[in-house]
Amino acid sequence: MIRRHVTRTADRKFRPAVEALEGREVPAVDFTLAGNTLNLFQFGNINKTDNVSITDDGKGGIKVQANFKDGSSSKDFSGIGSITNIDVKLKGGNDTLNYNLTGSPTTGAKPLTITADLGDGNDKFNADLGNVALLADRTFNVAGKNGNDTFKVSNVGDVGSNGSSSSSSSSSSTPVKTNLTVNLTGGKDKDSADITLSGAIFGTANITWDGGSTFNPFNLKSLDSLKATLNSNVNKGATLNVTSTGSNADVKFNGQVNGTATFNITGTNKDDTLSLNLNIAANPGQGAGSGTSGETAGGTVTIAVDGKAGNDNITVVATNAATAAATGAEAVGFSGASKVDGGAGKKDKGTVSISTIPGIQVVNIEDIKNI
Ligand SMILES: [Ca+2]
Ligand SMILES: [Ca+2]
Repeated sequence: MIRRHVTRTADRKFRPAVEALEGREVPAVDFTLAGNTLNLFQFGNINKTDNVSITDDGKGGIKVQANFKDGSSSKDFSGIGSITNIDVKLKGGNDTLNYNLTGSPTTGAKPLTITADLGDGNDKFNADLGNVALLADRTFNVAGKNGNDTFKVSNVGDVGSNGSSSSSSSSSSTPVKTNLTVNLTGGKDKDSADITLSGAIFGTANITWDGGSTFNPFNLKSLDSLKATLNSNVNKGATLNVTSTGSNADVKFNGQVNGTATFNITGTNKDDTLSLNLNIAANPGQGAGSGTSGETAGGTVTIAVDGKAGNDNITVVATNAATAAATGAEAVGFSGASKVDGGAGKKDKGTVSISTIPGIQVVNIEDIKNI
């Protein structure tokens, strides 16, 4: 009796020779182009390792290195036109997806959205934004699915610019309000993310991590973790949103807040360890009357930490150097919606040092120090 496996590929026009490839144990990546979307996908249904590296020059020039089906190891899509979407599907196997931004063109900057499903297996996603100014939107929607996945987003330079084209000093130019969206989903098993921002934000930076909800059954501790190190100035009119859902979060912010910054750290219904450390720098003022004495309206910070059920260890430490209207300075205020909530667990503990934040709610934490 002959049994056939048919691999359905929804919108692909070829029929992959799955059995022949399996016999050689050679995984391969193939691509299709549809409009401005480049689809990169594992050819066939093989749980082997794929390594895909995307290089982006910032103006639509996309090059991809991969183990391509046709035997080549790199393809240059720069001449095809402006690719603004890349959809990556790598299926099973321990895959690596790299992204490198190499350019910051002052004219002709193009947006890019990468949507990646890394599939099962212990996958890695590494985005290196090259410490260049991001002058058009970048969006990363990456899902790790099953397996122990590792995410890293590093060398994020300025998100936008102050609008000056040549020199850094500018009196009345219009900022380039770029949007950076990082949306990482770990899925099942032990996942971790490490995100570093080191530039100024002129537009919007939305950082979202969902570690999933896999626990060590012996101690009910989650296996997922986020580490975010944000050495950024949030400029006037700009927005930084950091949202973490998962059991281990270590979020550090160090910089000025002239716009809006929101830190939304949510645990799980098990035992979580959540840490938020804010060091808000003195704020010299960036408004219309930049540096004008008596201009006191600065940025706004919102803290929302929720341990949910379970016995959580919560640390929230905030220092705010932008408090007094010294000459030309702008004070940074904390939203009245700010709240630290230990949740329903009976043995929560934590350190909450928020003396410079009037009115913040701290509830459901049984053993608080330094409040
Ligand atoms: Ca995979
Ligand atoms: Ca996973």
